[in-house]
Amino acid sequence: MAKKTSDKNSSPAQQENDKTNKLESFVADSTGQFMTTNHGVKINDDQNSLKAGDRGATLLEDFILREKITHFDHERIPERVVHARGSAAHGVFKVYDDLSEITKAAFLCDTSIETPVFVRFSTVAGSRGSSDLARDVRGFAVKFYTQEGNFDLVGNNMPVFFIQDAIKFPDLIHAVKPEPDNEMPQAASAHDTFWDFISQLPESAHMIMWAMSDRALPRSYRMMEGFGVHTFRFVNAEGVSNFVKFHWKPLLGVHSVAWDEAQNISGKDPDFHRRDLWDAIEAGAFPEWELGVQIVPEEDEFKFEFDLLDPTKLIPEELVPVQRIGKMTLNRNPDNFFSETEQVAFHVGHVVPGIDFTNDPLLQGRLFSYTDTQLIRLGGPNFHEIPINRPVVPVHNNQRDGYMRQTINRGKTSYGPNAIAANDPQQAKAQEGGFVSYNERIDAKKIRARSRSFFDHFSQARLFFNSQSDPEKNHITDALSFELGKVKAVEIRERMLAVLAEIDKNLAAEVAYALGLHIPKIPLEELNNSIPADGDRNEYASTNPEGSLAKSEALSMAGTIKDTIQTRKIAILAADGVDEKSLSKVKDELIAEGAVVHIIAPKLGKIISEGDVEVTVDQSFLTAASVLYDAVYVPGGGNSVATLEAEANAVHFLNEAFKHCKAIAADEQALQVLESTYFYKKLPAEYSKETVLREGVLVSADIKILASTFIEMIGMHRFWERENPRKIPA
Ligand code: HDE
Repeated sequence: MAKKTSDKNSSPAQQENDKTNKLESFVADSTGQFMTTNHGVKINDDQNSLKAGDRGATLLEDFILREKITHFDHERIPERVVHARGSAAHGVFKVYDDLSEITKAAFLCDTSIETPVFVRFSTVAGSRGSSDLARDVRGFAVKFYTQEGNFDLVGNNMPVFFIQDAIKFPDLIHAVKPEPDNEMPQAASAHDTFWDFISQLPESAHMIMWAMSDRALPRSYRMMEGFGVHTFRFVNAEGVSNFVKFHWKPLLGVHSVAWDEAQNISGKDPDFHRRDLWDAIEAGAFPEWELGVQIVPEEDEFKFEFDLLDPTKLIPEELVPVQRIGKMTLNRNPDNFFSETEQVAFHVGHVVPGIDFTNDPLLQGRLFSYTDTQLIRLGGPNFHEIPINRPVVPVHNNQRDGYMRQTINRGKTSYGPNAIAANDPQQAKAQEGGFVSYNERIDAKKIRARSRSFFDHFSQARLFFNSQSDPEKNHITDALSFELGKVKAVEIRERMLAVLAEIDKNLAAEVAYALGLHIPKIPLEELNNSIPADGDRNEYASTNPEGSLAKSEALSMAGTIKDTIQTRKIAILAADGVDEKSLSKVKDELIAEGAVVHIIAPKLGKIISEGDVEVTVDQSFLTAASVLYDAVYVPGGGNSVATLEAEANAVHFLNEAFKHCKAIAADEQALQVLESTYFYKKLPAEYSKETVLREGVLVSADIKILASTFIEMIGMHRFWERENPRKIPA
């Protein structure tokens, strides 16, 4: 149903540049077609191989069998060395205002242009078949098919990175991937090699705080922020450059699941994020993000306490506000996972005129890596000809040949200068749209070292931790206790405790308690192996004081958007004898607000209500689980209530939903179902809207009030505050 949405109402010129239209000529639809071989011959029988008689051997002559099996044998390509597990969608981007004052990138200067995009979200460490819910960074890679060529914004859902120099990337990835002797654990950082490496890499301190936070457990790809991480440049037509940091702000807010929940989802539905993205788009609930930019004028380059070129630092939004410059809407699922999601090739070096690089040493290394990796993964230098990777504008150059070349270049010349073809294809001047690199002055000695301005590793780690709400802080403590608890070598755990003590003494003490260890006294010089021999690491910070914030609200998810229940999944627990009105009224209100509602019963098929109305069941307790839902409602109806009260799976469903801090509502007639849970008796006795909105549990006889309060509760996402004081076994 969501096919070709990007075509709607677009002008012929727009359609010409529409990636969906461009892909159309490559689409194969077998509806009503005869089956053929790859050389186009109609096949009469592709289910029986050609044999010498009924019971005879298969003949080598059988080109149909040979072709089918050979193609199958070669179906797999290497998975991405990182970000192997991912899913993607098509969409469009539109800028709000003409930004030509700061960038000449055409797609950011014309509010009438709708730029097609293809976006791939991913985890980093796991293999292609691993769970979506691993504790991990998420990739957020956007390919803009602009009218000046492709611009790839290859970012993550966290604004900083583990390392400051690309040369360490293979070490980082070798450390986090499953250990080489036994290939364990899959898609997890909770093991010795990762923490061995990290505990000796103090520059990772800030990123580790992010990776141990709930940001590593998104509720949905649709509810994640995205970040370009590095500082880039915007350059305008006059050649004036400003530094820019890119952000994606999800219109559904930034939300996460609980770690225990994540682990359960990994078993119940390892495709949870993939399915969520797919289902939302199929249902027409198109995910949206605003593109944000933080702009720093060239003359302010040295104004901050940190170095803009250091990818382990962010610019606090309180210092440089994020300006929202446009909106991206994902409106079409891919037709074919392999051809599109798997074969898409992003490259941080794909920029268009008006967008340029800085000397961030991580970015510089990435500029090499992305083409290199596609050469092996996609099998040769012509991967730009794969339909999903083709720009919407024509490609003309003197590159030729190579495996799987598809372009049939006419003419004699494949070199320049040439007189034979009057120097075609021509080079474009800047005024003609030619890409001209920013004229940055560089006057330097060749060195293999890091700038002193990169040596403060703990201030922003501390800023991040201090900016979290109490529940968020608790989750970081628990995550570190879990991860280090899985580490076998005590010396690694201890070294990491010493690093944590540099960030926050309390945090280190709590993790040390969970590990049954003391925080060792390791001198900072020994922990921070990047400090120069003279120990002077603060020179830069002390002369560049801006940026010393105690707290940055924007770093916490606590204040995120909490006023929508769009696409939230709500479970209604019911059985025969349910009060159909109590069920339908709440269900209808939830659906009207854009939620997805499933009726879950002891068995599939239909249930018969108190008044003999048939109600279709969506899931049974066998196929559903509370971890796959955001909230639960229990309607009234004597028999239904009695069945649910006695149904262990229903009671477990509620207990688990409570444990994971979700909104729970019940018709007063169904109170006894709640009374059979662990949590109900732990709730405060006094009853008011305030307690309901604090505890996230609501029982009411007034279905109208119940529905509206329940909607408010679901919008709040989770009731993290109740987590610690009301621990329950579930
Ligand atoms: Fe990547 N990264 N990366 N990376 N990266 C890849 O390219 C690399 C880094 C990111 O959905 C690879 O096509 C190096 C930062 C995303 O297809 C590879 C360094 C950020 C994706 C590669 C980094 C990213 C990749 C593997 C350190 C956030 C998935 C397959 C210098 C800003 C794109 C591929 C997709 C993929 C190299 C660090 C984001 C090997 C050398 C920092 C979202 O080329």
